[in-house]
Amino acid sequence: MSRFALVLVLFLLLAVGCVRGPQVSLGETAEGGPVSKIEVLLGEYFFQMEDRAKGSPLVLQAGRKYEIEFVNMGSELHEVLLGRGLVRAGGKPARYQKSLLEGVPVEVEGKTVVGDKLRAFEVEAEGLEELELEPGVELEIEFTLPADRVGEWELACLVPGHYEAGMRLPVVVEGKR
Ligand SMILES: [Cu+2]
Repeated sequence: MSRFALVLVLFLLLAVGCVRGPQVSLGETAEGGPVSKIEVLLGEYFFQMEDRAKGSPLVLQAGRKYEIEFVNMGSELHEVLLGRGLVRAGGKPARYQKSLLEGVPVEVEGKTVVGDKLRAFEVEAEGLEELELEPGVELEIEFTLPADRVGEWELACLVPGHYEAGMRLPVVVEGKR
């Protein structure tokens, strides 16, 4: 009888182990992999990677997870567009032919201070094309670029006059090393 009880306990432990096993490994998989954080400042009229000289290109690697935080430290509304093949309308930059994040799952997190309160939100989207940031707003996007995005792109603000004034930055996507 006592031997039967011991076998039963062992069986229960094994059963619990089997149930827990995959859950733990799933959790590790979901959190696994290093995340590269980049901060990009926006102002009149520039994009600048934190701790880098103005005009330094934004270099990303395909297959790597990124968290890019855009901070509007200026006094005007600014946009964030990532793409290539600038399309002009009436001689003025209007949009990109192809968006860098087309078909890519993107997590967007935003925060802003209203009065003395911090407001935050989170959105999950696919194929993000454009972000708009009021002064003082911080937006973070999280994504992993597929291998077919390797090449040269551009980060820009297409609020009338801003692109021409210098609100653009080269973006280089490299293959996985
Ligand atoms: Cu702008």
